[in-house]
Amino acid sequence: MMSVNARDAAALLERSEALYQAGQLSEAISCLEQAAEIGLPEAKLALARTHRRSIHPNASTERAMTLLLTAAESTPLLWSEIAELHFDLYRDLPTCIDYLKRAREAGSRLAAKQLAVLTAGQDEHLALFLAGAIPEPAQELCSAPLVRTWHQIIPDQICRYLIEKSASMMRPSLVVHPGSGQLVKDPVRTSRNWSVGFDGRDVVVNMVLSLLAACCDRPLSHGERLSVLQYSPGEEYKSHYDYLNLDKIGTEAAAAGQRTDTAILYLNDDFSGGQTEFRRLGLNISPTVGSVLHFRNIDQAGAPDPLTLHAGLPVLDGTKWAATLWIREHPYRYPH
Ligand SMILES: O=C(O)CCC(=O)C(=O)O
Repeated sequence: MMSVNARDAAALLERSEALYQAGQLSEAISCLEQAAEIGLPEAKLALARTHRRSIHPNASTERAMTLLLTAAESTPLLWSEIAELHFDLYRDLPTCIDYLKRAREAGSRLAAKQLAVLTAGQDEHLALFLAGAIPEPAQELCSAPLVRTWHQIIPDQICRYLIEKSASMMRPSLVVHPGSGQLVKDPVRTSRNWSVGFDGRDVVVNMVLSLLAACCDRPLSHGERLSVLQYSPGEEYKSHYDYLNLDKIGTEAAAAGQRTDTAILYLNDDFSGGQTEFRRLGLNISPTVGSVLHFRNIDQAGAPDPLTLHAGLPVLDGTKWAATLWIREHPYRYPH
């Protein structure tokens, strides 16, 4: 039988959900705080997520971690989420692997899949990736704007993992309309993509994000969501700029400032066509699995650089998979 405290906590959790739906955020969070204080694991989890996703007015990832650790005592599947957050906070892979093992023991298939790729054999390629090292030098294709590539720095099994994880999540791609600032479907971009929010994050995704941000020489906290891209034959992303019209995208979205950098990770190369083309720079990059392309979208003075006009050319045969990270000028919180 439920104790009086547990009943109170369950009622508070239910009330918090209703308040959240009604848009009364601070009241909803206050109910969650009380339910978590009583000790309800579900309330601790929900509260941890408000911290992690910056919904909580005093959002703190450390607080999220404390809440998750205590909730995991009764919900061992949470070790998977703890591992993901632990990597984000501390970049400490051995502890993440221990946490993933606990999640696997509790029956988490996601944890088992991550462990399979992170502990598969010990080739040099994987060892470098696990160490978070970016092999230098990059191949500089242009100095202004800066365009450079790294050849095969993400191991094949990590690329395959990302493709498999994303396959059922793909949706038709949208673009930010330069006039209205709204996300719209547009013939300029005919691919499919998955924008990976917190629900899709895991240790492997976080490791990839961390490496891509390092390729841009920028902090990951300034990164938008990872976007996994899929192009079938005939699909393309016609010539465009990655920088934004900040006057049009709304105050919250503009708070992080300009998209200064783009990193593209090529996840496969068993297709034809699909090169990334910079028409004004005379550059045409053929994807190779595990390679990363980085370019800076702003010039030395910090202004959008029209020379960065680029396209993902139509795929002729097979399916192209890639993943893009756009990095902003300031820390990016919306909508993560
Ligand atoms: O798929 C490509 O090669 C280009 C993708 C791209 O232009 C972008 O994500 O901004």
